[in-house]
Amino acid sequence: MMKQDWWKKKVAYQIYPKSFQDSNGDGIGDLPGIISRLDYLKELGIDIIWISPIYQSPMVDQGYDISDYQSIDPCFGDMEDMRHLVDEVKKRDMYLLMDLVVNHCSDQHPWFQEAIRDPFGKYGNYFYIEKKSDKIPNNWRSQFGGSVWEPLPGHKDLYYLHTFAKEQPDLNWENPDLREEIYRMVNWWLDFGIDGFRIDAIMNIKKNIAWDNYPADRPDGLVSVSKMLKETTGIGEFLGELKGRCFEPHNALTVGEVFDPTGERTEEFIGEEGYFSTMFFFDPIVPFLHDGLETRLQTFDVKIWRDIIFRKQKQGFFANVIENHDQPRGASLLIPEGDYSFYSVSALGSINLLLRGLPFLYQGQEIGMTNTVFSSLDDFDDTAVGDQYKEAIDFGYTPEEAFAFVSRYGRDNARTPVQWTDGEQAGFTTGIPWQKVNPNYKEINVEAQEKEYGSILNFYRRLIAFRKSEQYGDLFAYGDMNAKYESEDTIFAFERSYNDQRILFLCNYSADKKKLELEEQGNVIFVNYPQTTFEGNAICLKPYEVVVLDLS
Ligand code: ISL
Ligand code: CA
Repeated sequence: MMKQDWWKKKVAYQIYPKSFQDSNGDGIGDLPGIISRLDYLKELGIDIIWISPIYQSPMVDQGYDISDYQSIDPCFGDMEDMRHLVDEVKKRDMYLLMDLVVNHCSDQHPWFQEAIRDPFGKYGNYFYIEKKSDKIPNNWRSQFGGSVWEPLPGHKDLYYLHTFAKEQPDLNWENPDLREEIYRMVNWWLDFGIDGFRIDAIMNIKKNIAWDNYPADRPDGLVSVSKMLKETTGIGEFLGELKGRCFEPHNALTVGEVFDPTGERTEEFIGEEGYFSTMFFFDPIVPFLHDGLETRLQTFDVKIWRDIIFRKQKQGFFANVIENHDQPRGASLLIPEGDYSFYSVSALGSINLLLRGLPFLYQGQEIGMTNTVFSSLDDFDDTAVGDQYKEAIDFGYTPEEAFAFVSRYGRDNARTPVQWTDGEQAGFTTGIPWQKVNPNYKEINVEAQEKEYGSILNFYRRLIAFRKSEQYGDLFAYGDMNAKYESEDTIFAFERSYNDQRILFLCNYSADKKKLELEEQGNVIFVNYPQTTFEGNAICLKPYEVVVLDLS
């Protein structure tokens, strides 16, 4: 029987703070803005809020480059606002997770500034600083393009390592002093009153410090640093220590950003004795992104997507996502073009919420926000887009194709302001938003959906209430999951069972009608269409229809 941790019955929501709600007209979302929307989130049924980084930062990578871990960036507010936020969240019986970014910091962090001043002193050893040699710089390509090695300012013969942007120097986890510093900081925040962390890019902390080259994978002669990360072992020592020193004593809820397509690490990472409470289940969105460019432009295939999900459902209790701040909008990635509608969006939401695992919504998902439109490369703000474009060109795409590619997959798609109203700047700010509002805000916005009984927003409220209901809450949280009707290519169906309770989730994930002979009959307990049609032992499913039957 699965362990019944408190958080397994909850629903989580990711806030990307710069784009959530501005309160002072500077065009940047902030903590008072978040506080003003807590009632909205509570009413939606959200229990756990994860906020992407709000620490002091030069914002080269939108806050994932931290220059002071123990202060709030002025664009978001100050420590008093943070205190207020924590209190207001608790008051509503909700929980708060911060983003723990400890693979790297900012080049503006005093540690790095000190390392520049004295590369061989205490702080030099907080980073990976190496002498130029026949090995250094090696041929690893950073996640955002170019060499992972950058000359240390003012030192001709020294290089430092960065697996992301050059303004994000990697922290040297091999150094026990650095680890102590991190643990102190993590415990400080947990003592402050937050409930846990989403843990950023954590697979990057263990490097092959022999600095070996790997075969090049692009015309630039470099190889993605993820190749090295995949082949390097020993990360468990760091993660076990982090858990023991920080997470365990505070009983913190931790969600790892772990990429593990083979599933080999599930037990070690999130089993009974795992390093984290849970980790994101990225496979359903990332294979479309990380399997090489050819597969990225393939049209969406429900069977491939469904089978990827089913393969891992049994292995662990993952954090289920259809989108986040690094990926396209789920409604644009996982719904074929032209099929976007209330029905398809509600079907996708139902799958996200009713599978086994801890569901995370990403801000705006609950109103069906979509990818935005870009007119030129200048429209992008994200530091990652330059290399995404270059990779597409290297691959042989024309400039037009490469632009279409980054427009579809660019991270800025998810970073447009939340569409609250159909008024000026979608009600996000009274000023000029740091990112352009998606032009579809007149049709897609919270205010309009509040008023409309049959809106996506009201569907999500009903869906979350169903997932957490007195009657079915335990079943969805702790129940088993078994795939059903797998030979039907467009049917996404599974059974959930707990003690003597059993339900069947049925979804016709397609724009065509589908008649399905049922092995068993049951009572209809949840739908996304006003009417359900049976014919003898068969159910006649309309496009993107969801029906949940109680079989017990
Ligand atoms: O963004 C990606 C693909 O579009 C990923 O490869 C991403 O770089 C990876 O998931 C790590 O992401 C995390 O750390 C990055 C930060 O830019 C991302 O926003 C964050 O989610 C560096 O801190
Ligand atoms: Ca603001």
